[in-house]
Amino acid sequence: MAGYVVVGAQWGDEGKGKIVDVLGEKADYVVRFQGGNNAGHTVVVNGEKSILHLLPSGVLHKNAVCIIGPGVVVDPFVLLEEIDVLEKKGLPSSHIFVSDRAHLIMPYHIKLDELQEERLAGNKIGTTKRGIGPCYADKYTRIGLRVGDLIDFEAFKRKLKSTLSIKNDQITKLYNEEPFDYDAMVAQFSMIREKLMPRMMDSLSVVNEALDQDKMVLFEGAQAAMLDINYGTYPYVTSSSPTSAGVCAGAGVSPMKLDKIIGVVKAYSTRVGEGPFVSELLNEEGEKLRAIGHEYGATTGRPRRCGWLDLNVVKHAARINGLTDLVITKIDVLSAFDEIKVCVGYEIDGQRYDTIPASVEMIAAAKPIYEIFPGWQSDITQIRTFEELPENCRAYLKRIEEFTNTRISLVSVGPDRENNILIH
Ligand code: 2SA
Ligand code: GDP
Ligand code: MG
Repeated sequence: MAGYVVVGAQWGDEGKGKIVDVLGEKADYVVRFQGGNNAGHTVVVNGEKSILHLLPSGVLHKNAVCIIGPGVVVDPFVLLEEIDVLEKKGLPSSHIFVSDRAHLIMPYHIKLDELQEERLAGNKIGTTKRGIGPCYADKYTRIGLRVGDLIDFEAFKRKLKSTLSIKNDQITKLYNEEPFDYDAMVAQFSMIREKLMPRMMDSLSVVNEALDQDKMVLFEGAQAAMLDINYGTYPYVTSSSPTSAGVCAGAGVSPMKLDKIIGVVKAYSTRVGEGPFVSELLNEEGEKLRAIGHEYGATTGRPRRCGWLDLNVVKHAARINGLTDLVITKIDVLSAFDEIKVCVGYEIDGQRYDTIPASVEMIAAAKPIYEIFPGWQSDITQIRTFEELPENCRAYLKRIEEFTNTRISLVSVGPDRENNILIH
């Protein structure tokens, strides 16, 4: 049995896509279990960059079966477009499947995401406007439509009619906007149905049987711990659980089947969207991190907010996920700094906190408590063993392990598949 989980340990964009691609070489299955096309996972192979939104990052390895699992919300237009792009590059797509239990992001979800953000104005979440929140909301109020609903198209049409009348009421009466046309939507989804049917799968049986047969199944998280609906900086979070618990709920596997839970940690911090960020750098150092790290949203192109590594956050992620391993990425970006700070706790109203408070106002009021490390100021992108890393870089990594009480099993020193230091 080999269930491997890769999750983000900060606010997303830690480099999960790259790590899933690296581990994907040996994987038999790569499974997405939450989120949707709000994700932007970058994979670089021989200098060529691919950004994946819905497709699992193992998709470039044709031997791995890639599954969009039950807990994912699927925009079918985006899925078909991504498959199309892959095929136009001459890459195979016959190994891509979607769970019949996954929910469909409908055009009205995207519209409602935009309208709610506009209405919230100064209190907006800073969503990716991909319809994620409204789709999960319908799922939980039980008026959602699932991929498998497309099989019996007459039943799909009945369900759509009923849900669309509620959605159109919101759109017209609450927001004063034009309603969506039922017949036009039926025609669109009739086309979607034709293209999606061959890729529909009962992933529950497939994934559990694979685990029972000792196949390697890689569960790919999107977003990250601090964006978790329960344990992130609510309400500035996404609408799913991007944690190991989310794997169980979103892929339908027992926690007993998860062997390794790998938390991906960027060597500094970034966040896109609104919400508190204790170690944020609103100065030249933050701009330097953004410029050298190319910190722009992989889905929306938004500039990412940048700051020093926050180990209080990583410790929180280690706890809620039960991390067995850490992967540290983008440490090469820190080569440009002569002094590096790491946040090891918060000071709120004169009191020290070693945990993440539930109150978003308290986190917003927190001052970072820093430890300062000397930099190493040398190019480390070609280094392939831990021992060859500069001493100051090793000390930085050792402190992360010590603070989080979790071993580092891989250090990424560049965006390409090849830029890795494997630690046994
Ligand atoms: P949503 O759209 O409802 O999930 O937004 C809610 C919050 O979750 C954040 N979020 C993300 N944060 C980092 N990266 C994400 N993916 C893209 C990327 C983001 C982009 O890889 O760069 O391109 O802007 C992602 N997806 C959701 C979001 O910013 C909100 O704070
Ligand atoms: P994800 O959402 O967690 O998959 O991360 P993104 O793909 O959104 O953002 C990570 C960015 O950092 C991408 O542009 C990657 O190509 C890049 N990247 C990943 N690992 C490294 C690394 O070790 N060093 C550098 N310089 N870039 C990296
Ligand atoms: Mg990303």
